[in-house]
Amino acid sequence: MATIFSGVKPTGIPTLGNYLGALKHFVTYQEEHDCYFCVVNQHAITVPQDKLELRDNSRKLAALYLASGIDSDKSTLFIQSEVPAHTKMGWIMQCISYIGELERMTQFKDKSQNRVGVSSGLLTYPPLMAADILLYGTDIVPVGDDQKQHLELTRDLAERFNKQYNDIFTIPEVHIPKVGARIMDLGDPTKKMSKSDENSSGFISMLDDEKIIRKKIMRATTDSDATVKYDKENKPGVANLLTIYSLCSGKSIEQVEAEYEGKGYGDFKEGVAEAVIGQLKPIQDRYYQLLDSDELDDILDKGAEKAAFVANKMLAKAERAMGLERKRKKK
Ligand code: ATP
Ligand code: LTN
Repeated sequence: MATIFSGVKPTGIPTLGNYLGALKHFVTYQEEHDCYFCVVNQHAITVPQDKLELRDNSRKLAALYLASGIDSDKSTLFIQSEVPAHTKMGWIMQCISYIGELERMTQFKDKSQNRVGVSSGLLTYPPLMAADILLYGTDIVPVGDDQKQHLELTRDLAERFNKQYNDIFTIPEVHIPKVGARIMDLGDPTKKMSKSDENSSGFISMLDDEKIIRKKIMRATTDSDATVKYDKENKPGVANLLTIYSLCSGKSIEQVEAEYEGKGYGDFKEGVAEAVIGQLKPIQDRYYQLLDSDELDDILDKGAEKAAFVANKMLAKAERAMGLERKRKKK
């Protein structure tokens, strides 16, 4: 049975991009694999967060994992900061990372651009992510397209450690969905949809109500060509909406193109909005029930306990391999 690990940051309510690129796929792994899904709140604090919002968003994100279909009987769901082994292993990973390779990470370059007071945590975020993954002997990491580079670094760090100290880490593989790995912003379809974007009209939050979803989609950027055709280069807005429609409805892109042949963007956008609402509404209903329940906290308590049990064993191995354990004097 392969081990799966993935994480989402509680930097806001997850978007439709997070759902289609990540959460939706997580569910498909849990039938046959040993799955760990994490609310990576220590990654969120690499940029400033409001403490109450961060606290609430972490619990909300956990509820959204479950509402999306993560089953706590099959998967381990937990909050990163509740399992201290992550930061301990994160430090080990930092010590075997080179500053140069961290400075080359595109997410670091993007997020540090135009920001005053860039935290050192933003630079050392990828070694913490490597720690998250390696602690569980992870075989597969399902993520969106933007995380490919971080996964390559994780593999490099695991190989480096195995060679320098002891062969203890599994080298993880990345799984990126063929369609939907990069859902684009509705207003600017050349940039990825992101939940921490200041302009909320560019993303659909998983908790947006029907009216807002319709409004955002009706206002989405398209082009003056008025044909519903998948052409990522020349028609990025329409291509993005086609991807969203296809993933939310289960129809292929070709089927949707045929359905809207000869029809205008107004009709097409209404169809997209209905498909998105159809996908998100049942999740939202389950979410509101869960958020109010003790069940959610019980699941997170149990999840942290199970994760810590597994993670502490790997941490002990890594510490031993580096000489960080104490050899008692023989009596
Ligand atoms: P932020 O906006 O705060 O940087 P984010 O949404 O980009 O956050 P995460 O919350 O950590 O980042 O993302 C969780 C998962 O969702 C990751 O696997 C990531 O690759 C995926 N993901 C994020 N944005 C998109 C997107 N626009 N399309 C598809 N997948 C995405
Ligand atoms: N870096 C990821 C979030 C993340 C993650 C992980 C994903 C942190 N640790 C471990 C997969 C596995 C992001 O920004 N989307």
